[in-house]
Amino acid sequence: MKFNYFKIYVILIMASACLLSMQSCKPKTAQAAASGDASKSFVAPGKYDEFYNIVSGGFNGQVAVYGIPSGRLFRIIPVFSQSPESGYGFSEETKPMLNTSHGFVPWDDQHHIALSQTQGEHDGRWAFANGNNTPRIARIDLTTFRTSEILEIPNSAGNHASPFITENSEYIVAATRFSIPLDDQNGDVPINTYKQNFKGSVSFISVNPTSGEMSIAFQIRTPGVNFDLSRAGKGKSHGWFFFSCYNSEKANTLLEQNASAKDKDFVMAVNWKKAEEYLKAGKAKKQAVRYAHNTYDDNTHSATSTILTEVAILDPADCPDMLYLIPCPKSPHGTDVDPTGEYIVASGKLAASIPVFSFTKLQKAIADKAFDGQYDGITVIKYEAALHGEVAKPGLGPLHTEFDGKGYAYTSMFLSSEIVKWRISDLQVLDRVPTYYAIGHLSVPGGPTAKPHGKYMIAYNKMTKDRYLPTGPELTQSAQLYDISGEKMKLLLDFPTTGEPHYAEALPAALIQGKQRKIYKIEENTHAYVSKGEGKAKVERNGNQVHVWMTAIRSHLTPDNIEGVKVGDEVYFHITNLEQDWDVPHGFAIKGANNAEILIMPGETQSLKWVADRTGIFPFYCTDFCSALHQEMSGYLRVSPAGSNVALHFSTGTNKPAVTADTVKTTGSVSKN
Ligand code: RUQ
Ligand code: CUA
Repeated sequence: MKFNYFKIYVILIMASACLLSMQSCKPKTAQAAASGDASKSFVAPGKYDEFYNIVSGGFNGQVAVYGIPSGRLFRIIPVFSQSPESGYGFSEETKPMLNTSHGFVPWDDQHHIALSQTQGEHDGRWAFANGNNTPRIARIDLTTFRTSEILEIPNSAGNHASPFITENSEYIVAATRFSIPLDDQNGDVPINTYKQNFKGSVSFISVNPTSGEMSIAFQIRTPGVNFDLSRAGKGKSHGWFFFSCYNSEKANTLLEQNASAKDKDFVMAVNWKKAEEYLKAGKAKKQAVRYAHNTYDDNTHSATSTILTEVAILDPADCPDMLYLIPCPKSPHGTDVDPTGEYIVASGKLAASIPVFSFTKLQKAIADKAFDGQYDGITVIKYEAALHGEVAKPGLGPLHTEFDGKGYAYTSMFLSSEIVKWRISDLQVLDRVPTYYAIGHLSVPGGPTAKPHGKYMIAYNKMTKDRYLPTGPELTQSAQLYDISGEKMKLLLDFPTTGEPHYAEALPAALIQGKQRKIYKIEENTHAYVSKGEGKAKVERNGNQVHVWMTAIRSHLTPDNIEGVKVGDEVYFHITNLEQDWDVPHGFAIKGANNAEILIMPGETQSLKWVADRTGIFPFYCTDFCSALHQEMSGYLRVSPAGSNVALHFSTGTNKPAVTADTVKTTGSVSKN
């Protein structure tokens, strides 16, 4: 009996502990907030959304595009991961996009988006996206919604504090999450020599104002902390960049305890105009490194990968007044700059309050030398001297802050699963609204710019238990749309997302909707294997390589009968889509292909490699339902034994009998109609 009472007691304790932990994670007002106002997010059939929402894909390595306010998914843009849907990273032309100093890396972990800006506002030209794992930054062209460029970042491991952008897209930055021995040092050191051997770096990547092309202008060597997030100054603070960092303890094991020991970590303020002066004055040292720079050309429809071997490094020891550290409680995550550029909000995920720093006060503190010693040779500003004030009792686990341009700030609270609205001027908390659940990032259209649109806010949640029909062990990821036009925030809509969403930016549809590329002009196609017309279709052998110049137009492939391929041959199908109408892609797939299909846009050429591994007949076909006769858009490839005397031969519509090598070397025929 005694034992049973004990058992019940234990169960009761466990139940109440469970309840407590649930309450700390699920909002109490779930019932009240669970009714969305559908009319405000409803976009009638045939009508367009007001905003494009460009959303990070997290561990799927891609970027997704949704409409706001409807939450409709428009496109998944392949960026760092191969995509069997388009053939990105599978086709011969796009493989170089995923080249790195580590070789071909067909995956990454994509967290943050930065849209290009002119005078502090979105200009609708490019979206930048980071790859966390093998440090990279990608540039997406917003006229094609395709990845145009990928730049690898040397001296980095975990490109998390990236990409963030200055108000005229002068620079995007990349700061390393993991400090490591720098690339030109012997990295084969005991891990417990972290404090001596591990260093951080932040990269300033310049963006060509016309082409958008990225290049690393300089890197700054930093103490061996972990950088988390970043924002550029704007308006009065233009010329500065702010980075949050944690692990000022420089722990290298059990970070969950050892990197949380100190009360305060730092926000690192970088005077990048100063850094530019030092660079001009020749203060940078050249360092030998290896990193890939990959670009895609819209005329050759091909990517090129170049390995670069040098980077310019500024050492803070040689560059006084370039870096300052502002103490910040406690393991800060987001650091966000308000639309005026005056206030810098740092969210310490373990802190009980949100410190808001003032740029004016920071400048005064520097002028007055209101310093609090040094950390690794870098001047530390007195906390109070730079502080505008603290938002008291905002909630639990503050992560990120966005702004509406009307003087209000919105901070996501991971642990208490809510968004808190507060006023920047007096730091008063004005409203709080639950999220479902465990919000990470949040986004207001234009929120990180000087002119936010301040109408909607989107929450990107880490957990969605009980919001959607379950789908096995893994439940869908989720975003939520809120109306922030009034005093109180109102939940309007839940919508599932792909991958795990981190940051996102939204911009007015009008900025890019009219600029969409509809076709690639066939006369501008300079691909090495283009066939500009069916008469140009052909098949040629070069050793054990067979090249097929193939065309696609509704509703046939030319050639569609190919013979003379032998076991062991590498066959390259170079397909040119001859269409010149918007939204008429053709696809190509062949039985046994161990890579993917490819989708070829109007006027474009793409190539698929296929190895003949056995004799037989291999059908190929168009994978995109392009016309009423799409199912007829197909052909056959015959594979003969190695050493057989079947001659290379191709035809379309003529049905010529098979020939042998004795009679002809290479023949082809294409019917005239
Ligand atoms: S992070 S949930 Cu990878 Cu942007 Cu804050
Ligand atoms: Cu072309 Cu289906």
